[in-house]
Amino acid sequence: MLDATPRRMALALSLLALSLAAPACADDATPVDTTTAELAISATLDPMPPTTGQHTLTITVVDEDGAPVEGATVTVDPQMTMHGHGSSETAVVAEDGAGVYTAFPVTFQMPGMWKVSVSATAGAMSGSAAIDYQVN
Ligand SMILES: [Cu+2]
Repeated sequence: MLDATPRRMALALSLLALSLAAPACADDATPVDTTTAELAISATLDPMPPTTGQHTLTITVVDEDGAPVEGATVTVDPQMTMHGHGSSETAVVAEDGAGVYTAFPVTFQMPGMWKVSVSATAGAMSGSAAIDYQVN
């Protein structure tokens, strides 16, 4: 029985090696995509320069390769951050196709600095932009 000790140690070592190797094997068997694909957002406001009232924001969403992204969920949130309030109206976003989305009405109910936050989500991809406008 004296020679059992080295065997047990060898067994313990091999079990340790297995447990150390196990996570790597599991990762190999079930790869998890941890890459975060970013969407790039650009937008143009009409009329420009902005005045108090309703505007149309035309938004273009492209993926990291610059390809238009269709079927994205796009939200638009105008905020007057210095005053701590948002818009008096909620912009409705319509998809025009070819990665172009139109938000209306983007309403600035008072003059001053406004920040329009635009976010887009498509599958695992997402992106956001914040655009500052001086409203007169
Ligand atoms: Cu205000």
